[in-house]
Amino acid sequence: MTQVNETRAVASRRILAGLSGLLAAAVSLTAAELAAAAVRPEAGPVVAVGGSAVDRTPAAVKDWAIRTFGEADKLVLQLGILGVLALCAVALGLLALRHRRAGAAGVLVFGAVGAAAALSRPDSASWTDALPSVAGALAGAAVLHVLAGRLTAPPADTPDTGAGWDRRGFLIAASAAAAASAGAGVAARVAAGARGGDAAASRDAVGLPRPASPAAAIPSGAALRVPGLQPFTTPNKDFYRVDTALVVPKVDAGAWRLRIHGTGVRTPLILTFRDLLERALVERDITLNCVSNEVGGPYVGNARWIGVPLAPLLREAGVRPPSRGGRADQLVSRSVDGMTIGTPVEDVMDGRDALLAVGMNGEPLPFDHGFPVRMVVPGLYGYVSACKWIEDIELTSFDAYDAYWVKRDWAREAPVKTQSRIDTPKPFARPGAGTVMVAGVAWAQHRGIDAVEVRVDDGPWRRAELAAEHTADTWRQWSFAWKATPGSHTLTVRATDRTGTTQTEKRTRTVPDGASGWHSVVVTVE
Ligand SMILES: Nc1nc2c(c(=O)[nH]1)N[C@H]1C(S)=C(S)[C@@H](COP(=O)(O)O)O[C@H]1N2
Ligand SMILES: [Mo]
Repeated sequence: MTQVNETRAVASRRILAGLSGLLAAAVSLTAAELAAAAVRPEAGPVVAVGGSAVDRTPAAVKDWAIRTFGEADKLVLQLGILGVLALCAVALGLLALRHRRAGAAGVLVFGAVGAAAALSRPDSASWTDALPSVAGALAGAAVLHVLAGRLTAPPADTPDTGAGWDRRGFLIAASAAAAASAGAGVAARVAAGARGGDAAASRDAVGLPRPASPAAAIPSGAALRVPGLQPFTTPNKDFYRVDTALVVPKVDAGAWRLRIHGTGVRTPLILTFRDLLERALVERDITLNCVSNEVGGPYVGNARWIGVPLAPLLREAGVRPPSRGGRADQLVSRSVDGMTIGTPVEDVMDGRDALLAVGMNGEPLPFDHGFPVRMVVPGLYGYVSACKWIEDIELTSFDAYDAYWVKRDWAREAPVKTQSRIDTPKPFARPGAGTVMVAGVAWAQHRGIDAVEVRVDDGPWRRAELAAEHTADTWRQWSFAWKATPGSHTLTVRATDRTGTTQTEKRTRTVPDGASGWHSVVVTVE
């Protein structure tokens, strides 16, 4: 063989070695997903490692991820994990070319990492959660071992000169690996679909009863007709979604149970979904918002919820609020995916409409928003009140237990801050001179909004027109007819709640208990 040919042969064998690594990784991941579909979808290695990464993310980084990627943050994380895995797979393929055993052993190390991540997840209840990663690693190691063998073995019927390799054998083994990976991938999809099918069927079968206490009619003046203004009721498809779930839990309502127990609970309760539907349901319009919402941000929405009032249920269990001598001051709700959320017992039992919601805008809760049951408590940020896919309520104290986000630097207690937002005009809009309708929303759930003011550039604050109030638990729309003059202008808004407190100008970050500051928008009038 000539020098050039030899170099070329070495180079192409390296490429094929890298490809072997990628094929081994593909077989490994699809085999793991197939096993996960049988064991538990959340036990798959990518989801487990991703979930562990989410759990270990400091508040500041989580905040940055939400700011930068918004609701796509979880997709970005998973693509990032796959990217890192691909690089490692190529490296292991090259390693296997020189040290066949070491390459395969490397794949097993990744399997161990996946298994450890799966077992350490808060929703992991069994050692079987390690199986997907182990199965995937074994399959991947075997594939890499075989492929590396073909790359280093002499071609059939030729003496081993060290330069040749088994092209035919490699091609066959590589094709078989690719086919196996594709097959496992398809099978995993089908199995996951069948699993989700039970949950979907149970959701389709839910007939929401007529609420014993219907919501008050929304006054006609509560919804303004200004183009560009968010609607008063947020449709489910547009309702923001914020959670840590890499796989949306698909819970079968028929098998679902809610346990209520803990400090000061005289009669622990276990309730089925049917038990809840048989109670007197209430229907309420409540605005929900996320503590991670920046000033002017989108993580706020208003929906019509149907649910079981939580306070009477707690009273039946013998719970008393701290103001009446109760021993537990914190209610910890736990979801099927291991999220924990701590809510002041006092708030839940002070007469406000704290709900175990089963319906959202006239339909059973969407899976994304917590089917079959979630909590909603007016006046508190979601991370301290709105547990989705809830399955357990434990009465305890704030001294005894820190919930998920509290362990990650967020505040123990977090009532919503009074806020207002300009929906229209949009930043950098170019409206024509003359009357421009400025409009938006303001919220201070459970206190109510009393005034909204708008300022143009450094001019005086002027009262905006407030839409009719529906309830203190819902946001309030506002509008302001601005006589716009040509040039660049800054529009700023601030709200005053019913306690008489006006939004502070001081800008704070979202960590630890929600952003403060005024929303402003810069426009150029033509
Ligand atoms: N199980 C679970 N519930 C959860 C969360 C979560 O990550 N997991 N996120 C909370 C947060 S931070 C918010 S703001 C609300 C968002 O509810 P939504 O996604 O229905 O808008 O859900 C809360 N409930
Ligand atoms: Mo949130």
